[in-house]
Amino acid sequence: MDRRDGWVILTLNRPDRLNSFNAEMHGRLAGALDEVGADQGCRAVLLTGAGRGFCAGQDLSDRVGPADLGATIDAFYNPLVRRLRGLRKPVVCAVNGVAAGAGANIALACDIVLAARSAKFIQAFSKIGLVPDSGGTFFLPRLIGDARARALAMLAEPLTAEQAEAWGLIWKVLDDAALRGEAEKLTAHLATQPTIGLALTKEALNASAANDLDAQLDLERDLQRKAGSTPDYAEGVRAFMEKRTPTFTGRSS
Ligand code: T3D
Repeated sequence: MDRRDGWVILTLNRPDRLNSFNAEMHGRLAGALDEVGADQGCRAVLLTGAGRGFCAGQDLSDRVGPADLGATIDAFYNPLVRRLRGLRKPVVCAVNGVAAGAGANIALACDIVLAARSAKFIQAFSKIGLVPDSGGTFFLPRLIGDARARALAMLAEPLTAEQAEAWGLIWKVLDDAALRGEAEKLTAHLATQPTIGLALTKEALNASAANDLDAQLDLERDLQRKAGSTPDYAEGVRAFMEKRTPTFTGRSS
């Protein structure tokens, strides 16, 4: 974990295997996310990969013999997606190279996804007889529609970063040389914003897929009540009235 001023960089770091996941890397990432979640001073997270790839999903060299994949998903991948979505601070993902299998869907579980122009997103699962996991069958149809989701999932064709941006799968594609700097700038900016308001926004968006309009309107009311009681809201209004830049603390009192 690379600590910066109010935010951190988490780097998937097994570059000789394109940062594919083994149990140890899962454990380290889970530990880092828990630490970040408990640290009030950390107000944003940047997730990226070391070397030429972002993440190639499960390390298949650990899967040569029989394995209960339901158990490994229960133990590792589902908790990771839940940690990312449940973290009460924004998570930026800088997809620095290929994102395949669970690696692609873990990127999509982050809040704001940037990608290097050379990066590719591959739902590699069907090539080895598996089902898209780590939320792939949830995120894909919602982000890009059923037709594109089905073709990507069944064909496992690489999707370029530019196409991913054009389809609305990710926020932005950037030139390779610019990705890291822009991702750091964005994360540093988010770390100065009203952290509780952003956490409540994340909660509302996370819930929206399962709610009807009435339920979502009620949820927005409840979350807005909480947001409206934060010092950052008071500061935001004061700063607006005084025509100055607000100074947000991200604190509840
Ligand atoms: O198992 C469970 O618990 C259930 C959960 C499953 C989740 C999943 O993610 S299943 C899907 C697993 N991932 C894949 O199927 C992707 C496999 N990798 C690839 O298809 C390709 O490597 C890429 C398209 C990602 C990149 O291709 P390319 O040509 O840029 O690189 P490469 O030469 O294939 O890979 C570079 C090295 O990384 C290579 O090792 P070497 O030959 O230099 O020693 C390659 O074997 C290794 N590597 C890449 N991906 C994986 C991997 N090693 C182990 N596991 C990998 N997933």
